[in-house]
Amino acid sequence: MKSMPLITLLGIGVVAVLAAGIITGVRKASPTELPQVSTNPSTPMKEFQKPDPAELKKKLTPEQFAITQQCGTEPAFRNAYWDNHKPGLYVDVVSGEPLFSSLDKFDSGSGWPSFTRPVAGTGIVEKKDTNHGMVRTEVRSKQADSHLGHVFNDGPAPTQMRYCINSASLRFIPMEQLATAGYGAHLEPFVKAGLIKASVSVAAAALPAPVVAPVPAAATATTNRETAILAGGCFWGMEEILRKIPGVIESTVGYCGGNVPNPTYKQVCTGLTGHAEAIQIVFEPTQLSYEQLLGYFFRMHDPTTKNQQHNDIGTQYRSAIFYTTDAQKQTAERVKADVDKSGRFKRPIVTEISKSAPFYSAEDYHQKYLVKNPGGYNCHVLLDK
Ligand code: MHO
Repeated sequence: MKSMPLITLLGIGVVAVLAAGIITGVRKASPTELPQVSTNPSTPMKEFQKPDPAELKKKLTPEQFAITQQCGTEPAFRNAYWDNHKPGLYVDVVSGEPLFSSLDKFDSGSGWPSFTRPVAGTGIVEKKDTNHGMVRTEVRSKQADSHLGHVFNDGPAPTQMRYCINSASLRFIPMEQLATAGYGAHLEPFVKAGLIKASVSVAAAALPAPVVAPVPAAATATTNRETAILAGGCFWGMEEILRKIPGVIESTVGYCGGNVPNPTYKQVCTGLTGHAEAIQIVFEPTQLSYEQLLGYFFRMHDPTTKNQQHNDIGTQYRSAIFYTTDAQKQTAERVKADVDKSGRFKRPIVTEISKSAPFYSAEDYHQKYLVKNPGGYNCHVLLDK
């Protein structure tokens, strides 16, 4: 298990500090640096004893009981986490044992939370399931023996697996609460992914809360994942096209490039905040290059109308590429120039190319809006090449 050295390190660190009686100041660390200590890295399920069914019935909701104890299935799209985009850890609702990470979550379109793999170190159990006239692979948690869902081999990279899980069998621990909730040992991958800044001193073990801060723009390129932020008018229709492109792992609609922190939709609608309605796209660069993604981008909106996309007028509807790396900047400039030269559009391309600014997720009802509201307002189509 990856986290073991961290725990060991912590133990040594804490002992050293206590022995010396020194309280040091909080040390600033870069986002990619590992936390040297977390507040409470103990894994709470070690001594887990499964309560008897009568006790479980009292502790769980009827739905949680039916799903985890009687192999039930909750309805697609009507469950807590199918569209949860927040970073954090999913643990067993009965035992609290860690099961899945948001870092492995992807939009499967199935209406259930879907992951490419269980979180490192978990002992998920797979069983053949021949119920309902199908042969499937059931997945169960190890400690609590909860029914979680099924695993299929039609998932995306890097594993090609799709763990299709019932939200009711899970409890979500947001990244910022991992340490205080006793899951400090699971912070490391989030730090490595650049999603939190670790700023922890050895003395922080005595503090009630971890010193971590979310990184507002997920402008990170990790080994298998790259992030792009694109704007091309109303984000409902843009997301509906973008999320289906092969190689796109996750999409989130939000606001980018303005000057008001944490804006609301209502504020952005005034056109006065400077934000563009944008989509943050996490993609698998070996399957879909940034250049290819931009190729799609220039086929799904009109990049020649300044501060306007069809009926929608205002700076919030401008065409913009918010690059997250220098390589993206160069690619964006080249692709924009190529499209301009190609004569595909009769007017010049006015797409803004700017350095990525904080990306603020839009309100939940805007996420996958056209999935939630089929036939809703849409002014985007993907044109042929
Ligand atoms: N014309 C549409 C735009 C929606 S988009 C999320 C509307 O006002 O509903 O800005």
